[in-house]
Amino acid sequence: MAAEQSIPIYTNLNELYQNLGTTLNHAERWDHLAKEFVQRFGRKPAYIARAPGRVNLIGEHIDYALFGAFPAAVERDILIACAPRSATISDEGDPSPALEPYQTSGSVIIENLHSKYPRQVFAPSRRPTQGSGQGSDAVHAEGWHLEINPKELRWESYVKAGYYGVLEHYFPPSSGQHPVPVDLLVTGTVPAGSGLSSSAAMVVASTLAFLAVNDKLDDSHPSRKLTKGELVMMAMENEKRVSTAGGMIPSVTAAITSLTSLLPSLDQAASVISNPGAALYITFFPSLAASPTPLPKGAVFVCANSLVVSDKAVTAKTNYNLRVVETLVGARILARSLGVQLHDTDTKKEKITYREVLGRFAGEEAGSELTVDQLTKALEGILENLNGLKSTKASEHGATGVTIDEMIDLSGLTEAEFTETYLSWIEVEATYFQLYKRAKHVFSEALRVLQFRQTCLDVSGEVGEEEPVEVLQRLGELMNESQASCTELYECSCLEIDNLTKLARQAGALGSRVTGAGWGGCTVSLVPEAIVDSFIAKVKETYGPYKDLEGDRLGEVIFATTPSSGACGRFGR
Ligand code: NG1
Ligand code: MG
Repeated sequence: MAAEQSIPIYTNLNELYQNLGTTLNHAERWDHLAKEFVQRFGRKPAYIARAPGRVNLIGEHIDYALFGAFPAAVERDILIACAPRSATISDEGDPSPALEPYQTSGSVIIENLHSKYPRQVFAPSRRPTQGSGQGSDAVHAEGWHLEINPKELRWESYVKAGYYGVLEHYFPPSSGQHPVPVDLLVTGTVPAGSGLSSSAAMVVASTLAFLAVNDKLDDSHPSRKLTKGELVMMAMENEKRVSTAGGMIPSVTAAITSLTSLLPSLDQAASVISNPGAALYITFFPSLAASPTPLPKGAVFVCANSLVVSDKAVTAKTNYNLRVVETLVGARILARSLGVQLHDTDTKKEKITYREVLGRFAGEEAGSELTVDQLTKALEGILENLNGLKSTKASEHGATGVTIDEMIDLSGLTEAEFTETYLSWIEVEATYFQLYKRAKHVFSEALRVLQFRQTCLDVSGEVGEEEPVEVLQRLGELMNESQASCTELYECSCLEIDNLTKLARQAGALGSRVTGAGWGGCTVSLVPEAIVDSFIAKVKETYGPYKDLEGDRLGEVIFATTPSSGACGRFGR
């Protein structure tokens, strides 16, 4: 299992660069970072951690329905160089005010090669935490405290988030151990806010850096080995502390935790587990699993940013969060109409997902992997029942939308139960809820992911041969179908994304679609290797917002990527 392998740690640089196996000039970047570290902090870095961004190739908005997605790590990554700072390590006593917090236990000085991210200094403090022991307000344990304000996006928050988990897991008050003071230097090529999950890359890299610098990471010591799966879980937990959508991610996660505590781990898993040349088929049900799946040779994925910013914190009510509610409520109603058993006869609080409805409907064995054939067969019985998600008063207000009252009726819950289960933890705003369209998207997209993966698997045995163009065409078609579904059924695209994907096809892409949450952000296009440069040149000419961009500025918004390796690091000498 890929998740059980340990995080690669390199001491041999050639081996490291070979394993990264990408076209970016990594050697130069790693070297430059190490030299800058010496310049700024007066000693060599002890360790450099690397974590890549990721792009979702297909499988949009189905992770919270617990269907699998198909992301790949990109070459663009975050590097963090670090070294312990020698200082008196003590959080007792009273450190000289002039030195504080530099010498406080676990204090952090962090700089970024990019001048727009200013130097930061912070130190964790021991704070009493509220316990649930005897008496609900009893303070029974001490925890760590680092100031992170999820409403305010600050670059160092991601670093703090990574640190938090390391403190909690490795330095519980009972251990009597103290984290070392540390200097960090960050550099990154994952454009922020462009749908490539720079956030997950930052959190994964900083988690690794804090582990390494505190001597908690060593491949040759069984107790200090860290598996990829363990890092995913830690990074995931860490990233929740810095939710960019003002609490959206924890809410989504909380909604699903009754079923699995593993969402949304897509980003972190892709950043950690990926292999060069392969995408990662990530499934969340019945538990997190990730299988690297080789992609056909000659397939290059080009990411292009629409330059439309969708601020999740502002729009979640009518976009992301609303889709989560439409999807979960739809699943409950579908379960009822299919006669699928809910497990909440007493509480009425189960948020069953479409994936579970399908599994229970098909009488699936626990833990079985879904194949194209199984899903196709199960869908025969399901799709014909989707009409139950449509309005019973269709003529009054469009064919598919249902009002909140209709939705409550169809769910079989009382208004209070419904509100408690579906609306109390998340803010949404809508007059008509499009349960039917969303369900059609979810099931068809789930099938496309499996077909995409199967197409890749079917050709992956034939080494050395050029991939027949039909294979790439088939993958492209699935991506185009996904885009159509995102536009028409899930309504998570926007005019600019629709336009950019159309221009991409005209410029020679075999397939093009929105990637990530949508309503703006990035597209991903499948482009045959031979025409990548002319493809980029044509899109630059035709997509209005790119007209005046040249050089690095253009390279930030449209660039080719081949699937890269996941997180790793190297100890300095
Ligand atoms: P992006 O926009 O890439 O962060 C979001 C969710 C994913 C998934 C996609 C839609 C977060 C952190 N990620 O991705 O889990 O639901 O939208 O497929 O919210
Ligand atoms: Mg993110």
